[in-house]
Amino acid sequence: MIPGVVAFSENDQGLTYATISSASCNAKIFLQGAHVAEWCPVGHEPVLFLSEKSSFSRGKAIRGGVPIIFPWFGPRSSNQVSSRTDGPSHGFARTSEWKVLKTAVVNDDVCLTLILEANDTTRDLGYDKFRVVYDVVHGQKLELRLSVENQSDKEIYFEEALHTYFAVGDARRLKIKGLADTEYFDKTDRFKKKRQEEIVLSLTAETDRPYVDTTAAVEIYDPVLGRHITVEKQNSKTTVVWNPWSDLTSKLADMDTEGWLRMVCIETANVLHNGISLGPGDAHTMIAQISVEQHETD
Ligand code: TA6
Repeated sequence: MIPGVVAFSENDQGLTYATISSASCNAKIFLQGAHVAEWCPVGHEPVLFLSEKSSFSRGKAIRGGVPIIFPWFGPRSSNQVSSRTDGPSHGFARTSEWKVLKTAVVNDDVCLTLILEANDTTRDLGYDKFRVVYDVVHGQKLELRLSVENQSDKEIYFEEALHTYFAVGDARRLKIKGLADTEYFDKTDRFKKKRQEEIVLSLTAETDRPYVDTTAAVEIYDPVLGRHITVEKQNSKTTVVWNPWSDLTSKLADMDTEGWLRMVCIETANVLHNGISLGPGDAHTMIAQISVEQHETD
């Protein structure tokens, strides 16, 4: 608790969250999943999409904001360390209770550090002796630093993603730059490997694409809200682009039928062959830096 800047509360479903209000931004982060649910830099509209129909209850992933996907992406699949395929889609991190290690104010930035360590649930799923440290810097920019530490005496393997939902004016009118000439797997076309030839990606249908072996920043040009959002990253080789479009959205209980129009996920990740293996005592930090700039609307 930092009076007037960071306040901890509990919602009516018993979830604890921190409300952040500073000279640079307002934000909200739930301890379940260390889930940044809202971030609104001063002078801008909210940058993150949050579904009005999302659950905010124990054990249910929040629909929107920045879900932390760890230690596998999508359905669990076997890898060089384990042949197991059981466990929740997108791993256990986003529905686990994280602990607050520290809160700090640096100039107008509000920094929270949260940690997730092995527990009965993770051990039952084969993950023991690890620690994930998540540093979130809430300011005019949003900086997310996900550090995984291998505290065991053998190799661990994991996938990870900061599954960020961005708020947009109309998903059909976006121009997404930064993925030209980049290979991706098309999950809407039997995971076929393809290469994006166009300089600019426009969304015209359900889009579900892990772009691999790319370290490029991505820009989302939004002519309706008159702004562009930049997602820079470090130590991430995968960028996932997802929009469920109308049909799939109609099957999602926690999304309004029109919700797909107002969001796009640009996910900073290491998945598929970009997954990470860590030797005993090693650590890996993936970083996403999100910023927004207004320009005149079309
Ligand atoms: O990142 C895209 C994706 O893997 C899609 O395939 C879709 O499943 C999305 O994540 C959302 O997953 P969720 O489990 O949050 O509904």
